[in-house]
Amino acid sequence: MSDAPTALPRVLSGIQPTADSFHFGNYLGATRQWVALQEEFEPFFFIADLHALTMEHDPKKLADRTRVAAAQLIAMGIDPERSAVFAQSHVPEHAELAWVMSSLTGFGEARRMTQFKDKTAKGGEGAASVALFNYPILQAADILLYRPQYVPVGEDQRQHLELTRDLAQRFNHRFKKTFRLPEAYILKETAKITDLQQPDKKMSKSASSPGGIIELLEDPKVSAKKIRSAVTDSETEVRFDEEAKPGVSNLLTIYSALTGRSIDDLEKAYAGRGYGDFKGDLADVVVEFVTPFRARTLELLDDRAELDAVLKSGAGRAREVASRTLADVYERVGFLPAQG
Ligand code: ATP
Ligand code: LTN
Repeated sequence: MSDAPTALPRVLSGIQPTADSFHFGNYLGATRQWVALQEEFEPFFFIADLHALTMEHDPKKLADRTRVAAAQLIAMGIDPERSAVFAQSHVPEHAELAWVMSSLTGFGEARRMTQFKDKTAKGGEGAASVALFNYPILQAADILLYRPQYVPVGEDQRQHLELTRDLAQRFNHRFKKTFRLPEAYILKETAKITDLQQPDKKMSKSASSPGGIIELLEDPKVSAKKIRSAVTDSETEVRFDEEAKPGVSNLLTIYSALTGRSIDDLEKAYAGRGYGDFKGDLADVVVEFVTPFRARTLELLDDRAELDAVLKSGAGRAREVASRTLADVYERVGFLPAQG
């Protein structure tokens, strides 16, 4: 590996610009860990706009959503001086390495990905794009280019991380040791935030109903109302039990993550008080969190030139690393060196 031995280990992750706002699942499951990890690692965080093409998309919205995603990351605490924040499409090495990795991926192996199965369940495989099929291969390339130690994501991405490790191992074995085997960094407590209306399903921008998802940029009054109307159960006891009480458990998870109070402590504090008080207090906690976040994001969006400069500088830093890895790969698979 060509990295200097004194260099900090790297952390890398990505998020798709497929909605007008991130939601609480994205934040608590993934991006909050990005913020925490940037201190002790060399951090690379990107907006996965190439991945956004795997489902039908609106080209008029994509560029704006990419900027909004970058603004939200910064508003949440990603420091662009420390972290390389960039758009995936600005670093062409991602698509280039994906092609090479696709040559090492079995058709059956790609077809077994549960996300592919889920996303084609409704319309059938025939209606899906080849890009959707290739999605995890591109994700593997995203990761392997930077040789990171950790990839902070939610539980739903575990299988893609396993595929990434398999492909890295296969390449290292078939050619020469080139890639570091990355580890998924998944925080158990918040790995799967669930839908407020269907607490057995994950909160998701594509599958949740408006009442089931809390978007970080929606009107905080709306978020408060959604918390107060979250589905619970016919008991009255605030107790963490994912099997028997998935709705209450999810609210406890959110409450604990936002305040730093333990679940135990919260259970005690609400003993004998019923769901009304509990939800009302959580609604206040949520409003307190999203109000300044939203204001900061809107402020950052007011200065587009500055955001674009952050993305440009991030892409420059990313390319320095990505181009070195890709050059190693091209040499090892036997490509004739490009002239000049
Ligand atoms: P989609 O519904 O289209 O699959 P999504 O809502 O899952 O989208 P992504 O952009 O795919 O959002 O996810 C970005 C990051 O947020 C990933 O690391 C993912 O694992 C994490 N994440 C998404 N939803 C949740 C959730 N409900 N709980 C925990 N983590 C989540
Ligand atoms: N598939 C991820 C987004 C993503 C990603 C990555 C995450 C694309 N490339 C590389 C980590 C590392 C998702 O959140 N749905």
